[in-house]
Amino acid sequence: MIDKILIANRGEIALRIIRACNAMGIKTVAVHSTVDRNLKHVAMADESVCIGPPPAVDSYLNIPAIIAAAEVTDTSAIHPGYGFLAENADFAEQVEQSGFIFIGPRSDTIELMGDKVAAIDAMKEAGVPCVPGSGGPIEDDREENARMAREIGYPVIIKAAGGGGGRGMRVVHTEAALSNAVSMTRNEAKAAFGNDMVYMEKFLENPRHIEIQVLADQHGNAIHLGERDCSMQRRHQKVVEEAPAPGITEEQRAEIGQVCVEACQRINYRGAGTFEFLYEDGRFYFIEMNTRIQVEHPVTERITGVDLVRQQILVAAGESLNMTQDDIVLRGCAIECRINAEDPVSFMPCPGPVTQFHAPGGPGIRVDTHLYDGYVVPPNYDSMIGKLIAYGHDRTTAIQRMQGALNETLISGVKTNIPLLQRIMADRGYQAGGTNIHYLEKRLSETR
Ligand code: MV4
Repeated sequence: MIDKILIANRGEIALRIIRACNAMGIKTVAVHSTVDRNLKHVAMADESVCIGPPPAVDSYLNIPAIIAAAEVTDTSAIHPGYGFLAENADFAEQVEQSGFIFIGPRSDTIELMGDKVAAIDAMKEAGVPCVPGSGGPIEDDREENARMAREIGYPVIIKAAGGGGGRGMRVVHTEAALSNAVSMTRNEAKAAFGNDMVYMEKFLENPRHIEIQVLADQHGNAIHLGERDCSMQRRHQKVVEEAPAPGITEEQRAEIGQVCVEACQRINYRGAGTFEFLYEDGRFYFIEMNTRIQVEHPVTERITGVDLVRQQILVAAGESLNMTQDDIVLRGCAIECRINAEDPVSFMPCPGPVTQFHAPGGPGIRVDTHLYDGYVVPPNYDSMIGKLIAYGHDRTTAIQRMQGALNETLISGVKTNIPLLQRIMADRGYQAGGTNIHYLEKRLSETR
């Protein structure tokens, strides 16, 4: 039913998707910008099509060019990967309107989750615990907003319905600052997302970011694959992720997982998805749902043994899930470090030629990267150049193996954040487990 897949992406995720296709006997089409003609995914795919100049808006975000590439290559399905067009409802709709299978949820589901107010409303309806808040959009009514914030309790956070991932939000500590914060967030949201809808939530001061991976087919079957802890972040960019989340009990996992599964069934979800929660004082609070495969999916794959990209393809082809919740058994611990071409101190991107690359190896090490000797990191895209995933029967072993893998990795020509990753792995707070979303930035501000 799916015999050829076009990969509308680049870098390591394009390789990851091609590998899944190869294992399934599915032919592949790579698309690339002019600066990416020598990328590994282009060489590895059965066919390739140049879709435009280096700026992403002209190539990897160029919907007509990508659909034309699918047409000339007689593709059956399109995998969007993550980033770029992965959560663009218009793209998903045009893909399906053009007669191709979109490997992801239906476009109306993507649209629903893109509107954070609508997403929270749907999740609340489906029994998912959410952050106490306005439960809908708020107006510019000073008195009403002040009454609402007082009832919720300060601090509160004003968020843009069209935002997400840390864009378009403002924390408010006092009633005096409230109405200004509402209008500022509204104005920014209008300029940035073309949508001035904003909402209010209780601001949780020291939460962890824990997310639940789900998988659903088109026949009403859904399962969860446990959680990931993604709290180790800087400026909304995840740096280290792990599964399972330290300290989450079997009972907690089963309970929140079942809630997510039921929500998937309620909204008729299809494909792989992630429920993002803030976790504080033993409770989960839903904030957003991601409708794509995520960068950090390998840690879940490692502890469950499930190939998430293969499952995305099977479900998109209309097959029923070939596993039930009872088949999902978490085993051991997996940690992912994102390797970026950036200055380890200033965090400035560091594009340029990679003169030497030696990948690490050994028991429990997985390397997802498109890097090779002579690869040139272009300045046009994200600075992530690879991911190291370390597995151990316990967390201590996973950390030790990650430390070995980081020490063994050699990347010359561009600066990388490996020194930062080494510091995190050696950090006593990280080693203890369960640090919150502010931990990394706090440590960084103390030590430099
Ligand atoms: C919050 C929050 C505290 N309270 N909402 C940031 C990204 C976006 N997905 C939602 N975010 C937050 N929402 C309430 N009610 C704190 C954050 C937040 C955060 C969340 C996850 C990971 C990193 C973060 C860093 C700063 C703030």
